Amino acid sequence: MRAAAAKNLVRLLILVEVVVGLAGPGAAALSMDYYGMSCPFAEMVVMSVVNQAVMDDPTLAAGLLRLHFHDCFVQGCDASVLIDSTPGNTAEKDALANKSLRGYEVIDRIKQILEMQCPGVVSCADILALAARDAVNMAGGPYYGVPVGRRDGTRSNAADTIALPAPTLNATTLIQMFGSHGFTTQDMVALSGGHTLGVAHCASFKNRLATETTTLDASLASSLSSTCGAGGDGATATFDRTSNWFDGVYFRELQRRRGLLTSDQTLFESPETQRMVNMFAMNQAYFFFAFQQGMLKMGQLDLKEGTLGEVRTSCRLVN
Ligand code: HEM
Ligand SMILES: *[C@@H]1O[C@H](CO)[C@@H](O)[C@H](O)[C@H]1NC(C)=O
Ligand SMILES: CC(=O)N[C@H]1CO[C@H](CO)[C@@H](O)[C@@H]1O
Repeated sequence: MRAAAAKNLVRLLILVEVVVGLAGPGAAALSMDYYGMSCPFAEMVVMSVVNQAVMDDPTLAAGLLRLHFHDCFVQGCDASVLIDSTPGNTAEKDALANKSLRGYEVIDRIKQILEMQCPGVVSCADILALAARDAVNMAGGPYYGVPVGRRDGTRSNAADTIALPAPTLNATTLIQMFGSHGFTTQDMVALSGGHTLGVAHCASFKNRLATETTTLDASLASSLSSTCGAGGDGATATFDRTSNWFDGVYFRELQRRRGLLTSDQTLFESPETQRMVNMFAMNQAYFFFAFQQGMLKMGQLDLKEGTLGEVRTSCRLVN
């Protein structure tokens, strides 16, 4: 009698462990074949739309990568960055730090096709993660498997974008800020390498022109000064010479004091991170490896699990 009861207890405990282990809090909710049965062509749709969009406008690779970063750093990877403002709510995308985000129409196009193929199945947060991966790969960067199964959030508030790093931060503060999300210093430096793509506005880097003369290459300083003098805060400059190409040039520019933002150049100036800049500058394969590791971590920040969240029908609107 007792032995049987004990056996049942053991069975129950094993069952509880299995159930909790699979679905409980903290469990990895994502998997590679999450849509294998429910929407088998989801990844192919994302890839073909992204490839076409980036072929038509190569600068969109940068836009799509940055959307995923801003999504994940604010309230976790839950597509909150895609929600439109409403009369009663100013959404993340209308916060100052986000105003120059681009690529929303590409995500809309993907979502529209997927809603026809498998309605209500593929989350906008997963679309963002896959689109960022495909954009990087289209631009010549690494290709890595992206586990899926994220759920979309229902909150998007401009004030939450305070969680994004400011372009004036130094390496010590960046290490702390990324560290608080579970990133190593190497993850942070490699992820900053996302700036191998795209542009920044003068508003984001003009602080350097007057104050960082010793860590800013003189010829770059004069060309940036004339860009911003003529075009004001809305003028743009590329992060590196190959702004549509995902490569190690960003790090080699830092070595020549040709970083654009304070938060870029600080990675070479600080003894805590200079070694990694030099390594990535010398060995692009190692940069790609570290970048994809960082992206995998970033893509799993603060996920909504189980019954939390939803799968949005339109990425711009809460259901
Ligand atoms: C390390 C902290 C970071 C800071 C302080 C930062 C800041 C910025 C700023 C200020 C801009 C330019 C905005 C503008 O003036 O229009 C920018 C652009 C960009 N950021 Fe970051 N960023 C950081 C990390 C990242 C990460 C982790 C990624 C992705 C892995 C990323 C991807 C991009 C891309 C691709 C652009 C160019 C966007 C375009 O051309 O439309 N950034 N970032
Ligand atoms: C980095 O920035 C923080 C915050 O502004 C400041 O307290 C710290 O002294 C700075 N560190 C360096 C090495 O400049
Ligand atoms: C950090 C950042 O991207 N700032 C930009 C936000 O949008 C405003 C208005 O478009 C720009 O002036 C900022 O540079």
